[in-house]
Amino acid sequence: MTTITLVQGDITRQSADAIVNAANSSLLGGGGVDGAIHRRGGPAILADCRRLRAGHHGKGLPTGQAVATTAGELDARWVIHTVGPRYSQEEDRSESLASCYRQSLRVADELGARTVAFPAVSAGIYGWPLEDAARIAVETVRATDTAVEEVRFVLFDERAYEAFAQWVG
Ligand code: AR6
Repeated sequence: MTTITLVQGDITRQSADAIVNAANSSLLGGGGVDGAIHRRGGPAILADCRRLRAGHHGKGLPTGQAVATTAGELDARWVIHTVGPRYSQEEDRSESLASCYRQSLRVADELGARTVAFPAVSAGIYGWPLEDAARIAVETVRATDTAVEEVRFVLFDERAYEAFAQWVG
């Protein structure tokens, strides 16, 4: 059984086996939580990302996929980078957002991670409405078969926390 917990705060301050990053396909950093993770985690994370780009992920990481690197100086063993879809009013990309959570948990299982901290993937710069992003996140984690014992959603502000709390109950 996976326990879902909610925390309001900065994900880079969390202690967990794996911390999930809402990255972009380049894997080379950006703003939002991605920028914060690279800033606090230090250059080892970017060095690992560059190695991935030089190897298997030469074209970058497709939307909905996930891949792990070192967590550098973060209080975690790994950062799992996933690429959320940009929100679209024309096209339903929910399945792609659900895939981010499923694939991140699959990578976590491969690593043997038991505690995994997630941000609200796609709910910032990528424009996803918070309520919907929260529903997809919680429903997907509940429906995923994983050995991860704790999935902790780390929400940056009260609005995001409340959006997730509606679904976690
Ligand atoms: N801890 C926890 N949550 C955070 C933090 C933090 N330190 N900082 C921001 N958030 P975003 P996206 C929240 O924009 O929408 C980057 O440039 C934020 O309030 O980080 O998936 C990437 O490189 C929001 O609720 O990710 C991509 O280009 C949530 O994290 C693009 O942004 C996600 O917001 C990805 O956009």
